[in-house]
Amino acid sequence: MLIRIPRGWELPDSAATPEPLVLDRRKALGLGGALIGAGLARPARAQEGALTAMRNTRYPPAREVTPERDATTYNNYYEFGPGKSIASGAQRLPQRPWTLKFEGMVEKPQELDLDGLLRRVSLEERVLRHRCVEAWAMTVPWTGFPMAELLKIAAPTASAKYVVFETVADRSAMPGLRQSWYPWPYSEGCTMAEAANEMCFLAVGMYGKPVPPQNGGPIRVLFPWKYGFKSGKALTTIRFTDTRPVSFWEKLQPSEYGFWANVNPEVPHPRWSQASERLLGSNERVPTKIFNGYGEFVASLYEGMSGERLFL
Ligand SMILES: Nc1nc2c(c(=O)[nH]1)N[C@H]1C(S)=C(S)[C@@H](COP(=O)(O)O)O[C@H]1N2
Ligand SMILES: [Mo]
Repeated sequence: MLIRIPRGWELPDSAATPEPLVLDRRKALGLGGALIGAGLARPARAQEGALTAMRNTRYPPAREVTPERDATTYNNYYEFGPGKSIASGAQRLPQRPWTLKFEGMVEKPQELDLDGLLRRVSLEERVLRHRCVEAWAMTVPWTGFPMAELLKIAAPTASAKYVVFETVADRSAMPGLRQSWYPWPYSEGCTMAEAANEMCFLAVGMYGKPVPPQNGGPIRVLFPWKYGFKSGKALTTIRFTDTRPVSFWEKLQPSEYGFWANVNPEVPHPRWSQASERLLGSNERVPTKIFNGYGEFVASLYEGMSGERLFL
C-alpha cells in the first residue's frame, strides 16, 4: 500500500523526538522540511507508513488497549457487506489522492487535498474507548486532530446548526453499494456544539500507522461518547446546515437508531440490553458507562434537553 504522507510523520517510535516537537522546532528555526534534507533530524530508520504523534493523556482509557489484530479484523462497514470480516475486501478502497469537501453554510465552499489539510493541523494521539450499539467495545490509540480545528478551516457561517459527515460511495471498490435499499452514501450528523466539543475527533492514524481502509481510512470521525455508528468512515464531505439531518441508520430504522445515540447502560436498544459490553480481544464482559465514560467532557452538551431521545 502506497500512502503519501508528509515525511516528518514517517518517524518511527524509536526516534527520540515526538513529532509535534519536531514540527515546532522546524518552524522556530524557519527551516521547514530542509531540516530533514540536511540530515539533522533524519530518523535512524525511516519506517514506511508510520504515523505517530505525541499522546494526549487528558482522556485516560482506564482499559487495556485492544490488540491491533482484533480491532483491524472485526469491523462494521456496510459498504463492504454486512459481515464483520470485510478487512481484506476493504483494501480495494484507494486511500490517496483523497479530497475533503466543505460545503453548505460555509463562508466559501472548499475542496482540500487531505495531505494539504493535514499540514495545517497538529496531530496528537488519543487512546479512546469505542462502543458499538451491538454491545461490543474496543480501546484504540488513534492519531488525529480535534474537529474544532477543522471547524476553523471550514469556516461555517453563523446560521449553521448541524454538521453532516458524508462518507465515500465508491462503486468499483464497495460491493455493498449494490444493496440498493440502503440509503447510500453512509452519512452521520451532529450539532455544531457537539462538533466543537473537545471529544469530537478526526482520526487519520491508528496504532501509530495510517488508519487502514477497513477502519475508515484515510480519515474518519470519532464520537467516543456515542454509539459507534455515529463515527462515519472514509469521510468525503462535511456539510453545514440549519436542519437536523436524518442519517443512514435513522432512515432505515428510526425506532432503533436516533440522531443523538449517546451511550447509556440504562436505556436498552429495543431488541437487547445495553447494560454491559464485550471487549474485543479478551471477550471479557464489563459494565457500560453513561456517555461511554466521557460524561465529564460531554454531559453539559445535553443539559435541559429532556424532550429529546438522547440515548437511542
Ligand atoms: N461509512 C461507514 N462508516 C461506519 C460504518 C459503516 O457501515 N459505514 N459502521 C459504523 C459502526 S456501526 C461502527 S461500530 C464503527 C465500526 O468501526 P470499526 O470497524 O473501526 O470498529 O464504524 C461506523 N462507521
Ligand atoms: Mo456499530
